[in-house]
Amino acid sequence: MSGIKSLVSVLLAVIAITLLASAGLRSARAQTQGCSVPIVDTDGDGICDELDNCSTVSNANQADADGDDIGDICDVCADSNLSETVLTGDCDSGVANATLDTGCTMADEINACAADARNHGQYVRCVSAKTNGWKREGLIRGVDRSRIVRCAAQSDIPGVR
Ligand SMILES: [Ca+2]
Ligand SMILES: [Ca+2]
Ligand SMILES: [Ca+2]
Repeated sequence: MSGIKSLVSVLLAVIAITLLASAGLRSARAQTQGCSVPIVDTDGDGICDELDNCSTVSNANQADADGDDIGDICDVCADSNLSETVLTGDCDSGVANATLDTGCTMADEINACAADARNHGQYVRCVSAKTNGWKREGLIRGVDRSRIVRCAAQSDIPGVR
């Protein structure tokens, strides 16, 4: 009788292990969905490089407060200005506000110019230099650069005279 009991408990244990193993396989499969094979996970946080919003720093939670697809831990501007277009003060340049590799948007960079400038001329020079860089990198066209700089020249930013 005790032989049958132990046989039953062995069988139950085998069934439990099988169920756990298949659940484990399912979750492993779910995590690698969308990853190409062989799976590369540079920072070892369980999220393959191509799906990782910060592939060089371990961030298993993938936190991304501003939703720009660059994880907080990698994001120089974790709380970006995500306006549709680049605004300088109340002047809308009409140029699409792109997110740069740093995780900062063009609007963030323009706002940084305003925050750092001691006077209006310095502000406009900063905007001019930034937009020149973006044009060189092929992020904006010459006409876009002119629109942003013209907007900056006309704008009346509080504290920047
Ligand atoms: Ca990773
Ligand atoms: Ca990561
Ligand atoms: Ca982000």
